[in-house]
Amino acid sequence: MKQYDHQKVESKWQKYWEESQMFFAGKTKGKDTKYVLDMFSYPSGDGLHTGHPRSYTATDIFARYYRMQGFDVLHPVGWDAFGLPAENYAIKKGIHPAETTETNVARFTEQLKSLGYSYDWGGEINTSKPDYYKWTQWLFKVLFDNGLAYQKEGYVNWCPKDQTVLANEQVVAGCCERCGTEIEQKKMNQWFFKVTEFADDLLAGLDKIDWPESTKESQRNWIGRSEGAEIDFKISDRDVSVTVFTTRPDTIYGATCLVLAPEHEAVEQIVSSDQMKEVQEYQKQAMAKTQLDRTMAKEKTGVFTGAYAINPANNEKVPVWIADYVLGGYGFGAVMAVPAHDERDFEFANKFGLEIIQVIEADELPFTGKGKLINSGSWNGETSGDVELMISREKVDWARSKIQYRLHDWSVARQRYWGAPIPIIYDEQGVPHSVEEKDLPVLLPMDVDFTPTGEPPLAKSEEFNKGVKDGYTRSVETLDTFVCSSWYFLRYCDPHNSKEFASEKQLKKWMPVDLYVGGAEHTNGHLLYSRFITKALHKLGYLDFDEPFLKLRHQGLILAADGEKMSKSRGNVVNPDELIEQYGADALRMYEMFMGPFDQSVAWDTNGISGVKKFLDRFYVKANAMAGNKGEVNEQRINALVMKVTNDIEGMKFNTMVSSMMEYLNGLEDSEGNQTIEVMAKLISPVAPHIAEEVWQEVLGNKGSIFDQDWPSFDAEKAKQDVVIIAVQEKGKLRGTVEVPVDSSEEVVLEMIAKNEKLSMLAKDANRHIFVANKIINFI
Ligand code: ANZ
Repeated sequence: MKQYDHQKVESKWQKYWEESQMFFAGKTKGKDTKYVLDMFSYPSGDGLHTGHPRSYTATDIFARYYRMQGFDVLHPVGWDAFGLPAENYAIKKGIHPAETTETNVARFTEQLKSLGYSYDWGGEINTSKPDYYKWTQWLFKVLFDNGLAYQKEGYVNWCPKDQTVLANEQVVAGCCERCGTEIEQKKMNQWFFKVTEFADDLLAGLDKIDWPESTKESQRNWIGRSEGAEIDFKISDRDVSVTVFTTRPDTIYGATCLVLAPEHEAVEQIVSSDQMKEVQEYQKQAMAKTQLDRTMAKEKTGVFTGAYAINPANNEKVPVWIADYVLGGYGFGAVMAVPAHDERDFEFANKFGLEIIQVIEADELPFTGKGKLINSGSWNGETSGDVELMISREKVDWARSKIQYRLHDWSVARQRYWGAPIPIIYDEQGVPHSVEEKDLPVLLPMDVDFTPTGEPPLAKSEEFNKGVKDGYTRSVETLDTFVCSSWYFLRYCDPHNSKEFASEKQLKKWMPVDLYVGGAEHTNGHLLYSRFITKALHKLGYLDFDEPFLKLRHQGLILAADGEKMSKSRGNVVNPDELIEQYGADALRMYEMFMGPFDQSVAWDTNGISGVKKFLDRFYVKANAMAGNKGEVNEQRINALVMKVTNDIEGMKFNTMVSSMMEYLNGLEDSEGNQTIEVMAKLISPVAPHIAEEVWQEVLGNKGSIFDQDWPSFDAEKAKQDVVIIAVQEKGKLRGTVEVPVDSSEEVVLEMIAKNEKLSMLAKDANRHIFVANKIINFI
């Protein structure tokens, strides 16, 4: 008996696929296209972990399946190669990030190839290479030239350990996403992309894409659209007015205090001299706190400014306080406090003895619902909704309807080294100008001292600052790596283009992406940024579509055998290289698809992979045994299998796809024709491509790759089981069964029963019966 030698077989076909370049996009036979995309890897020093093959196998299944259906498939590969970890590693070990990146990319490449993925290696991209980041810089330039990138003085998230600014999306629970250090707020002149300009488009677009509902909901919350009003409060005896955002303008008669965020710019102008010291002290304390501490604090704190404001609805004087529960970064950084109808304001008022005026009918305070207005001057008797209508129709002159978003503009500059330099030069007045397209890329010099000092490393590089027009200076900051990854799917369409980021023709051919698979942790970062960039380029006329990813799915995590997250420190990591060596790439791929529903987390089980390996070995033995058989084929079973596997791929039910193939093989008669092996090889080929190719070419003796074959078709009629067993009951008790053709009518079933010696009496004795087609007949 021939043994299946996975190591020899797998490397043979990997070489064959690579040399024939058969998975290069734009070369295959089909006319229609499919674009199947993985979230590209960050080439970390740890190499591939067992989680990677879960999503990468899923997309590979689709790429190969679509290809066999005659589509021209783009299934690209590349590297998200800039970023802090390489730079931090360089600082620790003294190895240049370019060097570590190269080593890691080589390792990842080898590992991905050893898994037999059908990537288009001819179109490989690397975001840290000048031919890529030239276009990242071009993107920045286009946004800047069109007013969608701008510089503004403001508070930004500062990581004191990594010595850089972070985007809101990179701050998790008040800490740096990368190193866990608590974030500080620092006032800086910063670059932003105007994501907020697209807030409504970003919301509306969610309705037309096939993404997990929870992911869409999370983006909706992140964008955080609130309808309400903005209201100006004049400060008494000062020439200052403060605007607040409120979702409850109907409660204005109950606004008994104006509360500003400690960092509100009006504080300086309004604070009275006797309150000055206390206010400054409080401001200092508040700025040392994280946003999270401020919102989660158990006790409200605050300080009176000594100033009063005029409530525009009733001209009453109300005190102006500062309190850190009011956030500087939301709305106008100021609220009209309505203690009777807002819980935070209620707590605040109780703690500091502020006036509480009820203005909505209710039994208990605080009452945060809507309802009938009281104590509200001419509004008494109105209801909340009517008031909002009055405001939206501009019937009052002190409020304007306003839509507020939680979403902020994206802060994109980093004060670090390993990234794409911002293509900006400053003139003598400090006014920024974008670098001309002909002067792109602005090259990142290699010889730079990148020890973090808080000052961008590029500031110290003579080489970098050379060659700028007289009187001009270069921006020495680099771009957030999420800028590099916010458009890479466009570059994949035309990776070697030296004239444009991608040609119109290639974009038209491939975009939008048909299937995108990757982790759910990217929901409010990468996935939102990519949608923004697409919408911006669409608006500027560079793209004729405005959503990048039509269908998105997330893979579930692979946990360690103990159900915990795999981590080096826990020592529970399984290494994919060893698994490939011992069980083979096909077994690893197939096992990861078989583990459980694709979108759910599952624990690793070594017995599971060895079970899959045994199945593959058995398939090989059976294929050899049956090769050349001319026997009959069980039409029903094979049609049912093709139908099941096809539908399971389409529905990403990979676990049942695998189990149905296992069941099929178990029930396969050796006497059947080898046509069943041929079909099985095709069905198994997306998930276990090596063994499929081996069986197709070597065992069955076919010429050419199995991946140039058509995907098997099925006849749903023939797939139906031709007979079914009907349970025959008497008053709900089973008395026997009859076998009838599928979908037989009541009459046919009764006829069969009449012919049955044991059961015919039941029918005669019963008054009536209940019949359920293909299932039961119950005599009562
Ligand atoms: C008065 C009021 C009365 C409010 C009432 C609520 C209930 P969302 O839904 O999240 O948009 N607010 C406004 N700016 C704020 C800031 N910078 N920091 C903290 N809170 C702020 O919430 C809008 C409400 O949050 C606004 O409506 C305001 O309080 C508060 F019975 O205004 B409200």
